[in-house]
Amino acid sequence: MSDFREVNFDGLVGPTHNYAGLSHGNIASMGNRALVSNPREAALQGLAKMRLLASLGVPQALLPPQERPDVATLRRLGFSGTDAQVIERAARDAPHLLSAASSASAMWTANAATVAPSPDTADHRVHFTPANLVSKLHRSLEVAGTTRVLRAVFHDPTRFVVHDPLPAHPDLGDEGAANHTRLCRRHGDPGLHVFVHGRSVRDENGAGPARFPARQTAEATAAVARLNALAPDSILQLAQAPRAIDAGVFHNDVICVGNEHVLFVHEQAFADADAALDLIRRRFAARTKTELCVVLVRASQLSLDEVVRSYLFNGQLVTLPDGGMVLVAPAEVREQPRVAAYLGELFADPANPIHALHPIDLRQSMRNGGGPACLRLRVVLDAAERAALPPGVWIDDAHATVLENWVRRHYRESLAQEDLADPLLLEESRRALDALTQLLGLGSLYPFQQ
Ligand code: SUG
Repeated sequence: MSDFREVNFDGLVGPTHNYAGLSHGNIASMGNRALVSNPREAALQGLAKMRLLASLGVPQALLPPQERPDVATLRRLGFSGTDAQVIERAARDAPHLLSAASSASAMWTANAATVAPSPDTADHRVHFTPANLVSKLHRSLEVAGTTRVLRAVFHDPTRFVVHDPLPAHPDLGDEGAANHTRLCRRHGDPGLHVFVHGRSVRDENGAGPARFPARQTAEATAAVARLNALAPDSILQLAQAPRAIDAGVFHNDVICVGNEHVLFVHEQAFADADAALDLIRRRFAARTKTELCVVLVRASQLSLDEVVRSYLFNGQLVTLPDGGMVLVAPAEVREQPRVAAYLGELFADPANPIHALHPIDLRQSMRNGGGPACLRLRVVLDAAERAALPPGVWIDDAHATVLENWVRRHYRESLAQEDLADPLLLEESRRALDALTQLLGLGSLYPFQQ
């Protein structure tokens, strides 16, 4: 028995977590700009989520944060001198560049890559295409580091392949797994890969998004599917609804989440929604010989604004060891009366395939528009593939405690925008990351360790 399980790789929040308002089109990021963040609390909230998933019996692992501020990038932009001088000069002459170079945004690992597990790929290896994240400067700075981390974690070339990211051009904008859902009967069975793009989409009147930019292109999606060695009958490409993008749905995982044969989705997620849902159902049935269970939320039940404010669909829909399915959702879903009322109805319905709701406090990340689903990259692996990973990336209670102590020792409790100019922040971060590589056993991962 190859024993396939879906593993969640959460991004560990880095020591420079802050609110710089860098993501136009992401309403939380825009609205919370210049708020004072608490990196320590952010990292502990992320670890609490990992602990919860592990305690539910869901295999849990992590991906480490990146080195920030990214001094090497600031040097490429012409700032020179010692590291402290580089930071000081960037803070003086181009604070927006220092903010971009200081973002801890690699924590949102749903944007790290698109993954195709071995049951679906032509060579039966697990394929990863790191996302190029070209649409936001701060996010584009993650790509080289993410590729390096993925290659360090998924290092066995007989089982894993980590491709190069797509060329960095807006025509090929790729945001990774946040715009991708794999549906299947059981995780180890053949899957249907639903890819969703937002660029160049039109509504029924021929209009595109008017307020906010879209990030993912259809061209990029097609290239990722090719690289990940997916057969044509396992791929479906759909367009986001322009009005969803304009309401702040900057990634499809803000309005849709799937797991195995269940798709939890809002009726305004896709352009030409009825046809899109019909197509998903038909293609799923053809691929898996089973019927898709769609939990559809109507606009009359919850508006796009309510969806974006609560991040209801940005939950993690996960399968427990007994086969039951649960939704790990942001605590905000309980606090908004109409969303709470909807959930009350859903869980009173005997036909609902989701067995329980686990609300979790991720407020630090949520203020940047990153809910539970943003913080994790899903990778379906069999027992031999899991055994090929470095032991230090796995999370259980004991390892979570070690990491929490590491966070308490190294992270600040408050970070304002002007603190990004403090050269001590770089020193503290490097000290923290140096200690982390020891705890994770990943070798010298960071440029400053070379
Ligand atoms: O890319 N926010 C991230 C949130 C990513 C959420 N991911 C998924 N939906 N999967 C983004 O917009 C805000 C950073 C700031 O403003 O400081 C930010 O990058």
